[in-house]
Amino acid sequence: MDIKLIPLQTHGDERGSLVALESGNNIPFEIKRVYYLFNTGKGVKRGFHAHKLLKQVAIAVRGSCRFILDDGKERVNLLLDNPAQGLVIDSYVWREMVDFSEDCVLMVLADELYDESDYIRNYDDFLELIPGRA
Ligand code: T46
Repeated sequence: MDIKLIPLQTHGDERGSLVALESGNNIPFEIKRVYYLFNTGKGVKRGFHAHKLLKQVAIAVRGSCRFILDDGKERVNLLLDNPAQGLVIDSYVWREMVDFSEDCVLMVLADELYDESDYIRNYDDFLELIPGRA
């Protein structure tokens, strides 16, 4: 499975670090929504769904968490722990998020507004709905 990690240029000086996110520049879509996850308790697992259309970029702006991404053929397990790295999550990719560090702040940029009808929350349905699946 092709995992796309975007290196985000860090502007650093003696005052600290700054990362800029720009639609169509380092973020490969027009950003319509931003949300972030924080205060995630120990042992919590989130996600467990795919999207039909939504494309997103996830950035662990603080701390770390582990993503399990599954395209129906392959599962990839990836630690997100770098605020200068964006993980692209395309449509029809099942995602699970686990192992949140206590201080984790996971920011997600999305190319659409929130729409519950875009979620596939059942894994068997996800396998059935993958486009081009024989
Ligand atoms: C995803 C992963 C990475 C809203 O009202 N607006 C929003 O924009 C979002 C994202 C969620 N919500 C509500 C819906 C639920 O009542 O917030 C609640 C928690 O959402 P959910 O259980 O879907 O959260 P996660 O962490 O399982 O998944 C989220 C995103 O929903 C999802 O698109 O890819 O983070």
